[in-house]
Amino acid sequence: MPIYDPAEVMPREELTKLQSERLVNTVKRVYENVAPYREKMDIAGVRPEDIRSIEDIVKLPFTSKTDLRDNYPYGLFAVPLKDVVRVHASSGTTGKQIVVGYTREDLKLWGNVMARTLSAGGITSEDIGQCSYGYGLFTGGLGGNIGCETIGCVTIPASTGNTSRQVTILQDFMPTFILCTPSYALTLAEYIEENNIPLENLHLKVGFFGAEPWTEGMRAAIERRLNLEAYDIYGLSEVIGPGVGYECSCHNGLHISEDHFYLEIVDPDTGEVLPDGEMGEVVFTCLTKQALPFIRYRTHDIGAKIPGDCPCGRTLVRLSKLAGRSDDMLIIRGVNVFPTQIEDVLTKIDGIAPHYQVIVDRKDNKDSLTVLTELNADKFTDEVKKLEELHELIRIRLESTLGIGVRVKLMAPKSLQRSEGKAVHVIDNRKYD
Ligand code: DLL
Repeated sequence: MPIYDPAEVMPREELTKLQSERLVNTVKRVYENVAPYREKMDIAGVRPEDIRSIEDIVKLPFTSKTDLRDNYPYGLFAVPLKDVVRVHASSGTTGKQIVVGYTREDLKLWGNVMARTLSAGGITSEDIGQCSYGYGLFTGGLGGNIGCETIGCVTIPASTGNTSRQVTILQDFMPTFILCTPSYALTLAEYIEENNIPLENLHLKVGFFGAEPWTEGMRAAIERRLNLEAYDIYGLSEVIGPGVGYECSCHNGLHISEDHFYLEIVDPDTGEVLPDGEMGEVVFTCLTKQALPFIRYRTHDIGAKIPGDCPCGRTLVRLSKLAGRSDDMLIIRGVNVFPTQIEDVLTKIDGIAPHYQVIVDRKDNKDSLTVLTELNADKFTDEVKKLEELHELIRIRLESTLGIGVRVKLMAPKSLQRSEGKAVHVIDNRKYD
């Protein structure tokens, strides 16, 4: 696959030099222009002159969502508002929404990293792209859009919802690729199957799926049911939006555009930087952003740097497929459980649709985990024995993977709620004081 930007294959030494220069400039700029950063650095006893190369990054204090909330809406911007041309916002699961800003240069950068993403999946100006991420304050829609326009392909800004209309567009406008959440890709596949639309009516070659954690099992299901090659795409509003990390055709980790976004993996408890290959919290520093250059931003996402070179020739570091967010991790009777572990088990069992819901309850101080999973329409049967066997198989596999007791409920086909954007898989009914 073609390389969109020479930075993707830059020799490591050169890249480190570039990162060092950029970090020195950014720290200086942030110290001078953003009062809350200056205070944080002063408290930590670090001066801009102490930062001479990328290795010095560990001297800098971390930032987090709390810093954004405390300085809501524009308090962390490093440029005057007259230079900001766009804002986006993300609500997250708790608290006030956070606001992020872009200068004209930042939008150009976003277009560049999104074009790298699409290009790594083989997209050129000859293609037609349907962007079915939500348009609006969420970065998915306009992020996908800017990537398509930068590549110069035809852009279809479909946004989310109205699945029947989306499927009409898929057939009539002949998009060769789609961008949407993996859970919405399944919703589209289901609609296509229910309406007996032959896959030959579609022209999709590839899809770029992200904005939520998803597993290899989910990838296999989407690829089969939509007859395309599925690429993972990663990003977060605080860093820029989609395009922070992207897969190449080797499908072995997300290449991080680390000439712009420096990646560290740290121990979530101590903040110590972890060696390559070890799972920990993903931390990013924006090396070139103008409006909102976050320094050592703790994402709460859990992943690892993949050691070694990628056969695709890109020298950019690879981040493993994400296990989820530390705040999505459930602690059940002392055991850590990620919803992706459950998805991984379910997607490997024949007869089960990849739709599921996880319910956690607490009674008499004891936690219990219930997993609702749907039967495939073609496997739906009245035969009690067959259903019991399937139920047992799911329970045993889940319990041996998670290491705790699990209650399984087999649900009728299409009974669980479908998603248009980010799927909500977990309902935690435990009361926290
Ligand atoms: O979800 C940006 C995005 C849009 C990425 C479209 C990819 C495609 P936020 O709403 O700020 O931004 O949410 C960011 O979503 O910290 C992760 O927890 C999660 N996330 C995003 N992409 C992936 C992925 C967008 N590929 C948060 N795998 C991040 C796992 C992902 N989690």
